Amino acid sequence: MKRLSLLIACSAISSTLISTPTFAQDTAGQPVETKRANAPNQKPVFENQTRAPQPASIPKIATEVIAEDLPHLWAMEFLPDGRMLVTAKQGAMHIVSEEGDAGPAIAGVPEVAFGGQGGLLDVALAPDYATSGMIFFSYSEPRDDGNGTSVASAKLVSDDNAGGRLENFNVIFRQMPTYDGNKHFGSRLVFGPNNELYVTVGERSDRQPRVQAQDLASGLGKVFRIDASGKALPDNPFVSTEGAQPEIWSLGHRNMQSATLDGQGRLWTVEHGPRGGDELNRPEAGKNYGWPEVTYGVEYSGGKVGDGITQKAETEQPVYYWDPVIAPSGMAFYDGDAIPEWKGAFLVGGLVSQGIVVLHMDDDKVAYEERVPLDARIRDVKVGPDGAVYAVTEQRGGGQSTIVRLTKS
Ligand SMILES: [Ca+2]
Repeated sequence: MKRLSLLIACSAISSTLISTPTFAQDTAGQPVETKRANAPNQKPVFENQTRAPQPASIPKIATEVIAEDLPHLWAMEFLPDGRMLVTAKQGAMHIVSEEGDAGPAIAGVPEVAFGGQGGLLDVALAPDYATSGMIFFSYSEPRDDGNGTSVASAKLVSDDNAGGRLENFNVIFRQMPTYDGNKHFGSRLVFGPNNELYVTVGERSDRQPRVQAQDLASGLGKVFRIDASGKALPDNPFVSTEGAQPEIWSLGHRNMQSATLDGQGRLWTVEHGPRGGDELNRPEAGKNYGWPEVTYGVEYSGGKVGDGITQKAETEQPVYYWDPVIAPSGMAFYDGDAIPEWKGAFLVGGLVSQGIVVLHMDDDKVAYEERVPLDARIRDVKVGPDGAVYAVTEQRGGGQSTIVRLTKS
């Protein structure tokens, strides 16, 4: 790939090659997070549920900006030919070449409710994309009485000029009810090993709608599991429950903007929690992840959330939580060979933590937490066909994005 030599205007990443500091050996075993907790009296249920130690061996990582001056991106996905399909939050898709050049806007992208946290959100390739050309994407859909997260499918037909168009556009799923707001739309789209499509959303944030995360008749604050036409899978947990939305897979979630499969094809998510309550979960069929009744962290105001309960028998404990928060964005499972220290780890983009959080797993628990500071808000993370890690940056308020490649130096 072309190495860009220009300094990046308007970007927090100010040089093309940055070696992130290697932590001294004496920090191994200590948590990377040293800031004061927002809820210092809340205690984890098990060891390493928060502030896990840093690993003894931390790879030295080099970063390289491979694309810049891009519109404000939300998600990226590698196409089989090595190019990148990206979504721009304002409501556009582009194909970015391996050299980092963005093609013209792809025609046929629907109007989105752009504003606040709303816009064009995630994109995923169909499992049979190589033959079908089908893509799936999520967005904040403008509706008569407000807006809501919707999932659409379309065939991506690219042209010779690196642009293209969407054909056979079809809205396959709508999160209901509609709500008139601009926060907590989620979302991520992840295909499971049997072509099932997981859709993560949010609970629309405000106090009135957010309690619906506990309501099976509502689609707010849920993980959904659907087929490519948007229908509930017949073995979903609530298909026989009176009044429940049959597409629901799990409940009690806040705002999930991070999701990926692990090496065994299981879904993992990271959700934006309240202040001091971001959490990693492995959502299982029919389980309740607590929000807003059981959670770590406090309200933005500093007051307790609900009754301030962090554990309850009927709700699942997070696998891991962060206080203070990282503000998770995209997430990937690292199964490449280029950075062997990260094999089997989750890589989670951080908006507030301005880098990548590396979670080293052991028996479905976090054994070590490592951070790769990138000095920019990270909006998405993907592993490339070369085994390198690709991070999408953003600037708050609609600035430009870059794509940064991380390799072992
Ligand atoms: Ca929870």
